[in-house]
Amino acid sequence: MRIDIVTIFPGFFGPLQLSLLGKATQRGIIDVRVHDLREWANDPHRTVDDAPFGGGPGMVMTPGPWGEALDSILARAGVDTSSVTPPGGGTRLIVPSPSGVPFRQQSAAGYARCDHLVFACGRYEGIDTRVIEEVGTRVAVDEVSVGDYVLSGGEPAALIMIDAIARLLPGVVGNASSVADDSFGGGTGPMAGLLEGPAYTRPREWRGRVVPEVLLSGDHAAIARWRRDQSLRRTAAHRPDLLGSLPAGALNARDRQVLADAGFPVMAEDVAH
Ligand code: JEE
Repeated sequence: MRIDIVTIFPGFFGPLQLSLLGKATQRGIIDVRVHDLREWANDPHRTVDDAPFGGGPGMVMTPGPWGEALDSILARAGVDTSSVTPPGGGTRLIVPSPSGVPFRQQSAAGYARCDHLVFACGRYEGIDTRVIEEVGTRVAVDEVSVGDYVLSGGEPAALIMIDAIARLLPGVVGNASSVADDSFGGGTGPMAGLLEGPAYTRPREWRGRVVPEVLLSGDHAAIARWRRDQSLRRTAAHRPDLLGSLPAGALNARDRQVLADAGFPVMAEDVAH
C-alpha cells in the first residue's frame, strides 16, 4: 500500500519508522512518503494560512498550496487531474477533521483494502473547504475524526489511522489471530462488540497477586466462559454504550446474569412471537 502524507510538520511522522510500521516499510508492505506542504507555497514567505472570511478566531489554510500539492501527488498516482470522474479506484484522500465521520475499526478494515491513501493534515482552524469539494470531483474524499476531543492538527490523527490500517495488512502483525481477536475486530467471533478482558503472564504470583486459578486449569470451556464474563463486566464498566448496540441475541441468559450480578441492569431478552 502506498501512503502519501501532506503536512507542514514532516517531522511528526518520524514514528512511522519505528516498531511495527517500520518493519512493514522494510518488508515493502507499506511505502510511506511525507510531503512538506510549503514546497507548493510559491510566495517568498511560503505562506499557507490566511484570516477566515466572515471573521472569527485563528487562521485557515489557504487553498492554493493544497491544490498544487494534491494535483501533483494524484497525477503521480495516475488519478486524472483534469476531467471529472466518479470517485473510486484504489486511491482515497483522507482529511482528518474534528467535524469528520468517526474513524472506527471497520473504517480501518475498509482502508486496508485500498492501494493508495493520501492524508491531508491541516493545522490552524483547518483547510479551506473548497479544497475538499474540488478534489472530491476527482477522487474519493473522506473527512474523518479520530475522537470527540480537539487536537491541534491532523498529524496525530493520521498517525493513529495509519497505525490501525497498516496492522491489518497481511504480513505486518506476525500472529494473524491476534488481529482477529481484538476488541471490535471480532466481527463474527463470540466476543464481537465487547471489550477484551484482563491479561496475565508469568509469574503466577506477583506482589501477592495471583493469576486466577481457572487460567491455569487447562479447562478450555471454563476459560472461555471466564473470559466472556470478564469482557462483559469490563464493557459494562468502561463502555456501557457498546452493550446497548450489540446485535439481537448477542447476550444469553448467563451473560445477563453476569451483568446483573455486577450491578448493571440489562433488559430482558426479546422474545420472538
Ligand atoms: C484536523 C486543524 C485544529 C482546532 C475549531 C474545533 C471549533 C481545528 N478528532 C480530532 N480532533 N481534532 C482533530 C483535528 C484538528 C485539526 C485539524 C483534525 C486541522 N485542527 C483545530 C480547533 C478547531 N473547532 C471543534 O469545535 C469547534 C478546528 C481531529 C481529527 N481527526
